Amino acid sequence: MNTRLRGLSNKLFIVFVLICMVIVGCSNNSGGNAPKETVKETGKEVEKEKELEKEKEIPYVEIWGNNGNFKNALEKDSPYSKWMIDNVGVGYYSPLVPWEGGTAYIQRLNTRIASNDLPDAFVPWQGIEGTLIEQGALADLTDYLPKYAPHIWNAIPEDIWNVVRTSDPTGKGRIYYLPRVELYQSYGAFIRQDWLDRVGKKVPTTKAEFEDVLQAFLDQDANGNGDPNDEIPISGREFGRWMDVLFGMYGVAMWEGFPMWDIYEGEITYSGVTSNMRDAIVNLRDMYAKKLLDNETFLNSAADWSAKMNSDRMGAWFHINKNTTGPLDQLKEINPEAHLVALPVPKVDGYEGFVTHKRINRPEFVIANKGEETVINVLKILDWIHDPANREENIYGVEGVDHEVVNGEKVLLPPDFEGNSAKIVGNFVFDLDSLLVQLELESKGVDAETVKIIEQRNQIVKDNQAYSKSIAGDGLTASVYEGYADIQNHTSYQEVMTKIIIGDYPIEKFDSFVEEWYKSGGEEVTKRVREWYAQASK
Ligand SMILES: [Ca+2]
Repeated sequence: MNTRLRGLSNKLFIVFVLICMVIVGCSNNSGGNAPKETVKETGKEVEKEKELEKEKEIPYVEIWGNNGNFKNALEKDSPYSKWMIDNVGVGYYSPLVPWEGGTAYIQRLNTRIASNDLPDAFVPWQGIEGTLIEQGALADLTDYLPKYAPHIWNAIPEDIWNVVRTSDPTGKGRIYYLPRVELYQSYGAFIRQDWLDRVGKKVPTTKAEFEDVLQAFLDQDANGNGDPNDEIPISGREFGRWMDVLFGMYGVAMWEGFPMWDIYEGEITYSGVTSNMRDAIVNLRDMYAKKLLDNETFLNSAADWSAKMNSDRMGAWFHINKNTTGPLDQLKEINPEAHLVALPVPKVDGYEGFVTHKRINRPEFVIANKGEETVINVLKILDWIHDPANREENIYGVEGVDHEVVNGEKVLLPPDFEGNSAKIVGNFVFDLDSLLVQLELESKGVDAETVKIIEQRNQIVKDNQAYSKSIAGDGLTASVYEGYADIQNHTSYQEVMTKIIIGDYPIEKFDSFVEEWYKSGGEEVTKRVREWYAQASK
């Protein structure tokens, strides 16, 4: 890509030199017109100077987000920044901030917030936008969106904007964040079909079948490497994250391991304190004791967890369905037969199981309140990405970085985590139809093995839709937690849930936790959430 741009600027430079030569030539050959030509030449020079001046004045914005597995910062002269300069005249940069499930990221972000030096735009995490809006630290985007981000403005349904407006603490309904909108279910559970084949079982649909399959994974050489003891039936992460299906089967509204607000006994309630949660925990304690649930679950970092999945040791897991190409790509190196399919939410008698769907997945970007120019420059970049006319260019990205051209066709390259940086900005408004178009495009021109992986992933995305349920707490404003950080961070829930499952606490501890939770702010927060819900569901 560097070569392409360099080639382009070289060409421009040559064109410029040629123009100069022609002008110089003219003035030399046409004595009588000399003064006129000099004026012309000066005019050109002034223009060129202006051009150079402009180049020097390219605005840059600092944008923070999830770097994924990339090992490089995004510098001002990085390919992606230059790409945006070419397209919208604004460059951007981003330091290498580790994500680590959001924990490392929020620490670094808080350091910048504490020194009153906010990045121009950033992914807010764990409701941090609530306090920042109150403090006036974030820009009011309401009037800028229709003009400077029309594609984002129009792609997001009005009722979703209305929920976003409820995060204005003054009650005036101003818009302070750009929501990540998923009009389809982007989460789901998956199971290894090749493991099922090896142990002679079918995709389980009930709790009993599910346990039977997990037991077979545990007992047998399900991955077929000759060792019957290296299989982990299902696993999650520290704080009980990313095992939502194991809660969802009991009707618990759970999002990436954080209990959500949904209707229980007729009223919007924190799922972490419901009897559904209690029953889910009892079952998980049982699964843990039988080792059907990885006994390292509450020690697994994001990296540990991925490593188990990618090394052909995990039989089932819960994650983002469109990203299943990641582990499949790694697995094919170890086990060419690796085949992943959607896992239904196992049916438990007496419960309506589901996978939590939030159309407003979370606030995706906020813009610091640094003035109009910052807002407009950030929106220019984000809106370009959401213009349907640029869809294909967005998918293929930058030549030499994201794709190469083979026989005149663009072919996507595998991500180079060591050599490149993350893109940081990308599409954040998704619906199933346009997603499927995007997924189709991704399989154009790639090798047969990759096509197989992409097809598995596409089928999983489609099959996961059946288990989705929208929750009442979709888009809940973070300000309901004002003054109750422990409740917002799920701290006491995480502790009691973990200790009961690993057997350190008896289940009765859950009941005292619920009592304590209500007493230490839960009552007030619940009251606020119910007021919010009355307003948001109008
Ligand atoms: Ca094995």
